[in-house]
Amino acid sequence: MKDKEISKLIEAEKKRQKSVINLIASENYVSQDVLYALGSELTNKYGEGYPGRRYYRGCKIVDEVEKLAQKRALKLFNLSSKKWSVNVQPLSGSPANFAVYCALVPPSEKIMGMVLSHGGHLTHGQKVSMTGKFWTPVLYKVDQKNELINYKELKRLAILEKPKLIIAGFTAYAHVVNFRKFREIANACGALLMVDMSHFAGLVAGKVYPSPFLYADIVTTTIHKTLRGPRSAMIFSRIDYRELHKKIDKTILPGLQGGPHFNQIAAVAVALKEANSPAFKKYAKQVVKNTKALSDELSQLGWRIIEGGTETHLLRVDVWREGKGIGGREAADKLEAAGIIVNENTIPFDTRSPMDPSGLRLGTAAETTRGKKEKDMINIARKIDRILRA
Ligand code: DSN
Repeated sequence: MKDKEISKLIEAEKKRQKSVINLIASENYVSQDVLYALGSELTNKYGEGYPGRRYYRGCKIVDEVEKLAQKRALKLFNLSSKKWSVNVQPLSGSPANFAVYCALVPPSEKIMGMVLSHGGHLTHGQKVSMTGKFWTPVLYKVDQKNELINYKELKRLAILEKPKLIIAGFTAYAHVVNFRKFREIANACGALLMVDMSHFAGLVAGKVYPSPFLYADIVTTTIHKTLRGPRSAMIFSRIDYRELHKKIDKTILPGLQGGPHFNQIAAVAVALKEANSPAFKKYAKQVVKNTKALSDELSQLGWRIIEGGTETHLLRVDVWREGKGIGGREAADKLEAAGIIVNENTIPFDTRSPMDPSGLRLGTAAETTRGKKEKDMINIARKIDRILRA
C-alpha cells in the first residue's frame, strides 16, 4: 500500500486485535474471503435500484451479486422466496431499523421497544435516537425481580398503548426470547411484530436460538456480530396482501439511500455461505457453551450476573455492586490496561449514568472464532476477577 500513514494504522490495528482478548459482544473476526470481497473492485460500481431495475447501465454483474446475497440469506434461514423478501442494501443496523419504521409506521405513531438500560437498542425508540423523536416510543422494562421479560406486563402495556409496531430484539438481553408470546401480544393490540435479531442472528443460523421467522412480520439484522460477516444489515419481510416488502424496498431506495455498496453486499453473500455450513453450527454451539462457562465461573467467584445467567453469546455483570465495587467505566479501563477488551453497560434499574454505568457487557463470539473453549473462558473469568479486585 502506497499510503504509509494509513497502512501503518491498519497494521497497528491488526496487531492490537491479535494481542487482546476481545469480549465485545457485538464484534467478531471475518474470514479472508469476506475481506477480499470488501476490498474488491465492486466498490467502483454505481447501481441505484434493484436487480433488473437499475438507473445505471453496466449492472449485469452486480445484479448477480445482489441476487446471490438475497438467495443465500433466504436459504440460511430456511425461507421460501414466495413467502419472504429480503433487502440486502441497508448499510448497517440502525439505518435498517429506521427504514422499517419510515416504511410502515406513520410519523408520531407509537413504536414499542425495550428500554436501552434494560437491554434494548437506541433505534428501538430511545429518546436520544431519531426513532424516539419521529415516533412516539412506548418502552418496556424487564421484571425487577429476575431481570427477565415479563410477558404479562408486556401484554398489559401493549393493550393500553396500542403501538403500531412492537420490537423484539436486544443488544444486551442474555436470554432466549419467546417469539410466540410476542406474536400473541402483537395480535392482541393489532401491531406489526418486528424482530431485530442483530445480536443473535448467528445463533439462529447455527440453530442454537429459536428462529423468529415463524412469528415475525419483519426481521432486521446486522451481519457483523454473531453472524461473522462484514458491517452491513438486511431486512426480511413477509410477502402478503400488506405488501410490506414493497414499502420497505421503496423506503431504502429512493427513500433513504443511494447506490448500494456492492463490495459490502458481496461480502455479505460470502458470510452467509460460510454461516450455512456444519462448521458454523459447531461454532454457534461453542459460543453458547463458552458464554455459559464464563458466566458460571464469574458467578462462582462472587460476581452478580444480570438476569441470573445467560443462554446466548453475551452476559452482563454488575461491577458496581450497589457501591461496594467500582463503576463500569473504571472496570472497563482496568481490563483494557490488562489486554481484555469489553464495554461498560447499563444494567436494569441502573442508578448510575449510561456514561459510567454499573455493569460490563461481555460476549464470546469473537474469542470463539479464535478457537477458545470452555477452559479458556474459565481462565478469562479468573483473570477478570483478579484485575477487578486488585
Ligand atoms: N452498538 C451495537 C452493540 O454493541 O450492541 C449495537 O448497535
